[in-house]
Amino acid sequence: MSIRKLAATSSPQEVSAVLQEDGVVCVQNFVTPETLSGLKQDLLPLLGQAAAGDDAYFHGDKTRRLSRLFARTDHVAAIAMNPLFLEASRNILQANPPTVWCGDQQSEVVPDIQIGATQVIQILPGQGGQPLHRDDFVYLWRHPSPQRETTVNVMVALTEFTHENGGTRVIPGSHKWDDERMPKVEETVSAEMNAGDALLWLGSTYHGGGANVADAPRTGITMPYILAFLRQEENHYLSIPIEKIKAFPEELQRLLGWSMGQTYAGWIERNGQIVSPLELLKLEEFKEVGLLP
Ligand SMILES: O=C(O)CCC(=O)C(=O)O
Ligand SMILES: [Fe+2]
Repeated sequence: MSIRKLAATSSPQEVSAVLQEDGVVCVQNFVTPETLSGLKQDLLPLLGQAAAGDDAYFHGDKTRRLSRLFARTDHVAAIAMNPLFLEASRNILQANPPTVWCGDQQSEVVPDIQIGATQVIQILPGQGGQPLHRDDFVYLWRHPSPQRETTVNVMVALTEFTHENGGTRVIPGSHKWDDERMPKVEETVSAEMNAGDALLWLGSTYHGGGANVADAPRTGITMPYILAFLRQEENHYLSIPIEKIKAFPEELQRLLGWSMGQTYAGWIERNGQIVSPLELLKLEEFKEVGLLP
């Protein structure tokens, strides 16, 4: 089974439909040339100074990883707000909303979504393949899940992705497997992409960074959308300066976790009231986490 490719002119529904069927899809020309060059300009010099990981098993000791991307480049917002990623993620993560009773009222609750983490990953020549995994292992999710997916992830290629240079390896269809079946490298296909293309996959799809047997680095940005009632993998509250957060559009503030969902997760108390943290961002005097004005 190969990875299906869709054009950037496709609809979010087409993207989510392929994701539901295959667990993975490639969107060509996902970012504009301007965004691609802005991301490279802002991030490649930082990567050049970064140390490789010290965990040879999962993160790779010939792999450089930098996070806090919203603090480091304004261009990353174009990935988060890309409708083919944002709306397709909503289609999947908000499918089959549950109903709950509160007293004599039964209501349907559509779960909010948020950005789980941001990371630019540069696989250097000589790095072996990353162990195949499901990204929803962070939440100890069970499969097949009778309820829902937790995660839709994206990998935006900043360089070409090939079989030889460590293009992400995926097992299409593995989102339907149970938790007993072991993923094998022979079952994977490599994402082959041009710079600016993106690979999208579900939290339940087995995948991993490929081995780089080429002579140049392979670089891409990953940023999962997850259910907002789960804990974010990266702690954005401690990673992005408040002044930056305040300058973002409200939708992006919410997607970074500065919100209180319909199930109340994430509230703060202010003057005896339970309020959304969005209220704090509107206050001129709010400048620091931990010091509620
Ligand atoms: O680098 C890649 O292609 C995939 C990375 C990945 O799956 C991870 O770090 O969870
Ligand atoms: Fe992963």
